[in-house]
Amino acid sequence: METRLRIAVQSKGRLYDETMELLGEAGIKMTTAKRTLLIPSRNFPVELLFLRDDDIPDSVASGTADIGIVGLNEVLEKNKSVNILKELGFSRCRLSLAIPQHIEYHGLSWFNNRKIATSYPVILSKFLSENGIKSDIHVITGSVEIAPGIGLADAIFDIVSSGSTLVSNNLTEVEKVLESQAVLIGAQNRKLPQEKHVILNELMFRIDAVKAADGKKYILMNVPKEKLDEVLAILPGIKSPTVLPLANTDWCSVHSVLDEKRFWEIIGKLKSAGAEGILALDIEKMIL
Ligand code: PRT
Ligand code: ZN
Repeated sequence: METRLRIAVQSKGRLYDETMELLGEAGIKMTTAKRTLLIPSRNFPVELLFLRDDDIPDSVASGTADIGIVGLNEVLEKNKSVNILKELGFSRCRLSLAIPQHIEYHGLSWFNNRKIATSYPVILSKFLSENGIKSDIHVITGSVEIAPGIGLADAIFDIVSSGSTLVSNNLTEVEKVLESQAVLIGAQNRKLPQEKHVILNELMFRIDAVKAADGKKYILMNVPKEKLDEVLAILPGIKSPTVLPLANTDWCSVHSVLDEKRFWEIIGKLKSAGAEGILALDIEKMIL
Protein backbone atom coordinates (compact mmCIF):
# COMPACT_ATOMS: atom_id res chain seq x y z
CA MET A 1 0.00 0.00 0.00
CA GLU A 2 1.18 3.50 -0.83
CA THR A 3 2.49 5.50 2.14
CA ARG A 4 0.35 8.52 2.99
CA LEU A 5 1.07 11.31 5.43
CA ARG A 6 -2.00 11.65 7.64
CA ILE A 7 -3.01 15.24 8.45
CA ALA A 8 -5.53 15.94 11.22
CA VAL A 9 -7.73 18.92 10.33
CA GLN A 10 -10.87 20.49 11.82
CA SER A 11 -14.01 18.86 10.41
CA LYS A 12 -16.10 22.02 10.63
CA GLY A 13 -15.66 25.40 12.23
CA ARG A 14 -13.53 28.48 11.85
CA LEU A 15 -10.39 26.66 10.74
CA TYR A 16 -12.01 24.47 8.10
CA ASP A 17 -12.32 26.78 5.08
CA GLU A 18 -8.85 28.27 5.24
CA THR A 19 -7.23 24.90 5.95
CA MET A 20 -8.82 23.46 2.82
CA GLU A 21 -7.94 26.60 0.85
CA LEU A 22 -4.28 26.38 1.90
CA LEU A 23 -4.07 22.70 0.95
CA GLY A 24 -5.83 23.48 -2.34
CA GLU A 25 -3.37 26.27 -3.14
CA ALA A 26 -0.57 23.83 -2.35
CA GLY A 27 -1.96 21.72 -5.21
CA ILE A 28 -3.52 19.03 -3.03
CA LYS A 29 -6.84 17.80 -4.42
CA MET A 30 -9.16 15.59 -2.41
CA THR A 31 -11.04 12.59 -3.76
CA THR A 32 -14.38 13.85 -2.48
CA ALA A 33 -15.83 17.02 -1.07
CA LYS A 34 -17.82 14.98 1.46
CA ARG A 35 -16.38 15.21 4.94
CA THR A 36 -16.18 11.58 5.99
CA LEU A 37 -13.66 10.80 8.72
CA LEU A 38 -10.69 9.98 6.49
CA ILE A 39 -10.23 11.19 2.92
CA PRO A 40 -7.20 10.55 0.71
CA SER A 41 -5.90 13.11 -1.77
CA ARG A 42 -6.17 12.07 -5.39
CA ASN A 43 -2.92 13.67 -6.54
CA PHE A 44 -0.60 13.86 -3.49
CA PRO A 45 0.35 11.18 -0.90
CA VAL A 46 -1.59 12.63 2.05
CA GLU A 47 -4.90 11.80 3.68
CA LEU A 48 -7.04 14.10 5.84
CA LEU A 49 -8.41 12.98 9.18
CA PHE A 50 -11.36 15.21 10.14
CA LEU A 51 -11.69 15.88 13.88
CA ARG A 52 -12.93 18.44 16.38
CA ASP A 53 -10.14 20.95 16.90
CA ASP A 54 -9.91 19.93 20.59
CA ASP A 55 -8.81 16.43 19.56
CA ILE A 56 -6.14 17.46 17.05
CA PRO A 57 -3.16 17.97 19.43
CA ASP A 58 -3.69 14.55 21.04
CA SER A 59 -4.22 12.80 17.70
CA VAL A 60 -0.76 14.02 16.66
CA ALA A 61 0.93 13.35 20.02
CA SER A 62 -0.46 9.82 20.11
CA GLY A 63 0.33 8.99 16.48
CA THR A 64 -3.24 8.66 15.18
CA ALA A 65 -2.24 11.44 12.78
CA ASP A 66 1.27 12.35 11.59
CA ILE A 67 0.75 16.11 11.60
CA GLY A 68 -2.15 18.47 12.28
CA ILE A 69 -3.47 21.94 11.55
CA VAL A 70 -4.98 23.69 14.58
CA GLY A 71 -5.05 26.99 16.49
CA LEU A 72 -2.02 27.74 18.68
CA ASN A 73 -4.49 28.38 21.53
CA GLU A 74 -5.65 24.74 21.38
CA VAL A 75 -2.07 23.48 21.20
CA LEU A 76 -1.06 25.38 24.35
CA GLU A 77 -4.27 24.57 26.22
CA LYS A 78 -4.10 20.83 25.56
CA ASN A 79 -0.39 20.79 26.44
CA LYS A 80 0.42 17.56 24.57
CA SER A 81 3.84 16.47 23.28
CA VAL A 82 3.73 18.29 19.98
CA ASN A 83 6.05 20.68 18.15
CA ILE A 84 5.05 23.67 16.09
CA LEU A 85 6.42 23.04 12.61
CA LYS A 86 5.10 26.17 10.94
CA GLU A 87 2.90 29.18 11.56
CA LEU A 88 0.22 29.30 8.90
CA GLY A 89 -0.93 32.91 9.24
CA PHE A 90 -4.71 32.40 9.24
CA SER A 91 -7.39 32.25 11.98
CA ARG A 92 -5.55 34.96 13.83
CA CYS A 93 -7.02 35.90 17.19
CA ARG A 94 -5.87 36.62 20.72
CA LEU A 95 -6.65 35.29 24.16
CA SER A 96 -7.43 38.19 26.45
CA LEU A 97 -8.72 39.09 29.87
CA ALA A 98 -11.80 41.31 29.78
CA ILE A 99 -13.76 43.00 32.52
CA PRO A 100 -17.06 44.93 32.70
CA GLN A 101 -16.78 48.33 31.00
CA HIS A 102 -17.80 50.37 34.04
CA ILE A 103 -14.85 49.18 36.14
CA GLU A 104 -11.78 51.35 36.40
CA TYR A 105 -8.78 49.13 35.73
CA HIS A 106 -5.38 49.83 37.25
CA GLY A 107 -3.47 46.67 36.47
CA LEU A 108 -3.26 42.92 36.86
CA SER A 109 -3.61 42.94 40.64
CA TRP A 110 -7.29 43.74 40.08
CA PHE A 111 -7.71 40.04 39.27
CA ASN A 112 -6.56 38.88 42.74
CA ASN A 113 -9.39 36.91 44.37
CA ARG A 114 -11.70 37.58 41.42
CA LYS A 115 -13.68 34.94 39.60
CA ILE A 116 -12.67 34.53 35.95
CA ALA A 117 -14.77 32.49 33.50
CA THR A 118 -12.90 30.77 30.67
CA SER A 119 -12.63 27.75 28.39
CA TYR A 120 -8.84 28.04 28.59
CA PRO A 121 -7.93 27.22 32.22
CA VAL A 122 -4.44 25.88 31.45
CA ILE A 123 -3.22 28.98 29.60
CA LEU A 124 -4.91 31.27 32.11
CA SER A 125 -3.50 29.61 35.24
CA LYS A 126 0.00 29.64 33.74
CA PHE A 127 -0.31 33.37 32.98
CA LEU A 128 -1.70 34.19 36.42
CA SER A 129 0.92 32.20 38.31
CA GLU A 130 3.74 33.74 36.22
CA ASN A 131 2.42 37.12 37.31
CA GLY A 132 1.85 36.19 40.94
CA ILE A 133 -1.93 36.62 40.74
CA LYS A 134 -4.34 34.31 42.53
CA SER A 135 -7.81 34.15 40.99
CA ASP A 136 -10.71 31.76 41.06
CA ILE A 137 -10.89 30.13 37.62
CA HIS A 138 -14.35 29.04 36.58
CA VAL A 139 -14.34 26.73 33.55
CA ILE A 140 -17.24 27.04 31.14
CA THR A 141 -17.48 25.89 27.53
CA GLY A 142 -19.20 28.25 25.15
CA SER A 143 -20.71 31.72 25.65
CA VAL A 144 -18.06 32.71 28.18
CA GLU A 145 -18.78 36.37 27.40
CA ILE A 146 -22.19 36.31 29.11
CA ALA A 147 -20.76 35.14 32.48
CA PRO A 148 -20.14 38.61 34.05
CA GLY A 149 -23.57 39.89 32.93
CA ILE A 150 -25.40 37.07 34.69
CA GLY A 151 -23.27 37.26 37.83
CA LEU A 152 -21.40 34.03 37.18
CA ALA A 153 -17.95 35.67 37.15
CA ASP A 154 -16.20 39.03 37.62
CA ALA A 155 -14.20 38.78 34.41
CA ILE A 156 -13.58 36.53 31.43
CA PHE A 157 -10.57 35.10 29.63
CA ASP A 158 -11.54 34.32 26.05
CA ILE A 159 -10.72 34.49 22.36
CA VAL A 160 -11.03 37.96 20.85
CA SER A 161 -10.90 38.70 17.17
CA SER A 162 -12.70 41.89 16.09
CA GLY A 163 -13.71 42.65 19.69
CA SER A 164 -17.38 43.13 18.81
CA THR A 165 -18.53 40.24 21.04
CA LEU A 166 -16.91 42.01 24.00
CA VAL A 167 -18.51 45.32 23.12
CA SER A 168 -21.98 43.82 22.79
CA ASN A 169 -21.58 42.28 26.25
CA ASN A 170 -20.34 45.54 27.82
CA LEU A 171 -16.86 44.17 28.39
CA THR A 172 -13.44 45.78 27.86
CA GLU A 173 -10.27 43.94 26.92
CA VAL A 174 -7.66 44.80 29.56
CA GLU A 175 -4.83 42.26 29.07
CA LYS A 176 -3.71 40.52 25.85
CA VAL A 177 -2.22 37.23 26.99
CA LEU A 178 -1.60 35.27 23.78
CA GLU A 179 -1.51 35.97 20.05
CA SER A 180 -2.81 32.91 18.23
CA GLN A 181 -3.01 31.70 14.65
CA ALA A 182 -3.35 28.37 12.89
CA VAL A 183 -0.18 26.27 13.13
CA LEU A 184 1.11 23.04 11.63
CA ILE A 185 2.07 20.62 14.40
CA GLY A 186 4.07 17.39 14.54
CA ALA A 187 4.78 14.88 17.31
CA GLN A 188 7.56 15.68 19.76
CA ASN A 189 8.63 12.16 20.65
CA ARG A 190 8.18 10.26 17.42
CA LYS A 191 10.26 10.41 14.27
CA LEU A 192 8.40 10.04 11.01
CA PRO A 193 9.52 7.17 8.78
CA GLN A 194 11.74 8.40 5.93
CA GLU A 195 9.00 8.12 3.28
CA LYS A 196 6.61 10.29 5.29
CA HIS A 197 9.36 12.74 6.08
CA VAL A 198 9.90 13.30 2.35
CA ILE A 199 6.16 13.95 1.89
CA LEU A 200 6.16 16.39 4.83
CA ASN A 201 9.13 18.31 3.38
CA GLU A 202 7.41 18.64 0.01
CA LEU A 203 4.21 19.81 1.73
CA MET A 204 6.09 22.42 3.79
CA PHE A 205 7.93 23.64 0.70
CA ARG A 206 4.59 24.16 -1.06
CA ILE A 207 3.04 25.89 1.96
CA ASP A 208 6.00 28.28 2.05
CA ALA A 209 5.49 29.12 -1.62
CA VAL A 210 1.79 29.82 -1.07
CA LYS A 211 2.48 31.90 2.05
CA ALA A 212 5.27 33.90 0.40
CA ALA A 213 2.88 34.97 -2.36
CA ASP A 214 0.15 35.91 0.10
CA GLY A 215 -0.63 39.62 0.01
CA LYS A 216 1.88 40.26 -2.77
CA LYS A 217 1.30 41.87 -6.17
CA TYR A 218 3.44 41.63 -9.27
CA ILE A 219 3.65 45.02 -10.94
CA LEU A 220 4.81 46.04 -14.40
CA MET A 221 5.16 49.62 -15.62
CA ASN A 222 6.70 51.75 -18.33
CA VAL A 223 9.30 54.27 -17.19
CA PRO A 224 11.13 57.00 -19.14
CA LYS A 225 14.85 56.12 -19.01
CA GLU A 226 15.80 59.44 -17.42
CA LYS A 227 13.42 58.65 -14.52
CA LEU A 228 14.63 55.09 -14.03
CA ASP A 229 16.87 55.72 -10.99
CA GLU A 230 14.13 57.65 -9.25
CA VAL A 231 11.60 54.86 -9.86
CA LEU A 232 14.00 52.11 -8.76
CA ALA A 233 14.64 53.94 -5.50
CA ILE A 234 10.91 53.76 -4.70
CA LEU A 235 10.57 50.01 -5.32
CA PRO A 236 11.27 47.65 -2.43
CA GLY A 237 11.45 44.54 -4.71
CA ILE A 238 12.42 41.06 -3.59
CA LYS A 239 16.08 41.39 -4.51
CA SER A 240 16.32 43.80 -7.40
CA PRO A 241 13.64 44.78 -9.90
CA THR A 242 13.75 43.55 -13.47
CA VAL A 243 14.40 46.27 -16.09
CA LEU A 244 13.67 45.39 -19.73
CA PRO A 245 14.22 47.42 -22.91
CA LEU A 246 11.23 48.61 -24.97
CA ALA A 247 10.85 49.25 -28.71
CA ASN A 248 10.90 52.96 -27.91
CA THR A 249 14.46 53.29 -26.63
CA ASP A 250 13.66 56.32 -24.45
CA TRP A 251 11.52 54.06 -22.27
CA CYS A 252 11.97 50.78 -20.40
CA SER A 253 9.72 48.30 -18.66
CA VAL A 254 10.18 47.71 -14.92
CA HIS A 255 8.84 44.63 -13.10
CA SER A 256 8.73 44.17 -9.36
CA VAL A 257 6.82 42.67 -6.42
CA LEU A 258 4.87 44.82 -3.95
CA ASP A 259 3.37 44.12 -0.59
CA GLU A 260 -0.37 44.74 -0.71
CA LYS A 261 -0.17 46.74 2.52
CA ARG A 262 2.00 49.42 0.88
CA PHE A 263 0.45 49.08 -2.58
CA TRP A 264 -1.39 52.40 -2.90
CA GLU A 265 1.35 54.40 -1.21
CA ILE A 266 3.99 53.07 -3.61
CA ILE A 267 1.78 53.29 -6.71
CA GLY A 268 1.20 56.97 -5.90
CA LYS A 269 4.93 57.63 -5.67
CA LEU A 270 5.62 55.73 -8.90
CA LYS A 271 3.03 57.77 -10.79
CA SER A 272 4.45 61.05 -9.61
CA ALA A 273 7.96 59.85 -10.49
CA GLY A 274 6.81 59.36 -14.12
CA ALA A 275 5.82 55.68 -14.35
CA GLU A 276 3.00 54.97 -16.80
CA GLY A 277 0.83 52.02 -17.84
CA ILE A 278 1.14 50.37 -14.45
CA LEU A 279 -0.24 46.81 -14.33
CA ALA A 280 -0.73 44.88 -11.07
CA LEU A 281 -1.26 41.11 -11.02
CA ASP A 282 -1.99 38.66 -8.23
CA ILE A 283 0.84 36.26 -7.47
CA GLU A 284 -0.26 32.70 -6.89
CA LYS A 285 2.99 31.09 -5.72
CA MET A 286 6.45 32.46 -4.96
CA ILE A 287 9.51 30.21 -4.62
CA LEU A 288 12.22 32.11 -2.79
O1 PRT B 1 -16.22 22.02 16.84
P1 PRT B 1 -14.80 22.31 17.19
O2 PRT B 1 -14.43 21.93 18.60
O3 PRT B 1 -13.86 21.73 16.16
O4 PRT B 1 -14.64 23.89 17.01
P2 PRT B 1 -14.72 25.05 18.13
O5 PRT B 1 -16.13 25.50 18.21
O6 PRT B 1 -14.01 24.65 19.37
O7 PRT B 1 -13.79 26.16 17.49
P3 PRT B 1 -14.09 27.25 16.35
O8 PRT B 1 -14.33 26.58 15.05
O9 PRT B 1 -15.08 28.26 16.83
O10 PRT B 1 -12.68 27.98 16.35
C1 PRT B 1 -11.52 27.30 15.97
C2 PRT B 1 -10.31 28.20 16.19
O11 PRT B 1 -10.43 29.39 15.42
C3 PRT B 1 -10.10 28.71 17.59
O12 PRT B 1 -9.51 27.75 18.45
C4 PRT B 1 -9.16 29.88 17.34
O13 PRT B 1 -7.83 29.42 17.20
C5 PRT B 1 -9.61 30.41 15.99
N1 PRT B 1 -10.39 31.68 16.05
C6 PRT B 1 -10.09 32.79 15.33
C7 PRT B 1 -11.49 31.96 16.78
C8 PRT B 1 -11.85 33.29 16.49
N2 PRT B 1 -10.96 33.78 15.59
C9 PRT B 1 -13.01 33.88 17.15
N3 PRT B 1 -13.33 35.04 16.91
N4 PRT B 1 -12.21 31.21 17.64
C10 PRT B 1 -13.30 31.76 18.24
N5 PRT B 1 -13.71 33.04 18.05
C11 PRT B 1 -14.94 33.50 18.80
C12 PRT B 1 -14.62 34.42 19.99
O14 PRT B 1 -14.51 33.64 21.16
C13 PRT B 1 -15.86 35.30 20.08
O15 PRT B 1 -16.78 34.76 20.99
O16 PRT B 1 -15.75 34.22 17.98
C14 PRT B 1 -16.46 35.21 18.69
C15 PRT B 1 -16.39 36.47 17.87
O17 PRT B 1 -15.18 37.15 18.08
P4 PRT B 1 -15.09 38.74 17.88
O18 PRT B 1 -14.00 39.26 18.80
O19 PRT B 1 -14.73 38.95 16.45
O20 PRT B 1 -16.42 39.32 18.23
ZN1 ZN C 1 -13.21 22.99 19.83
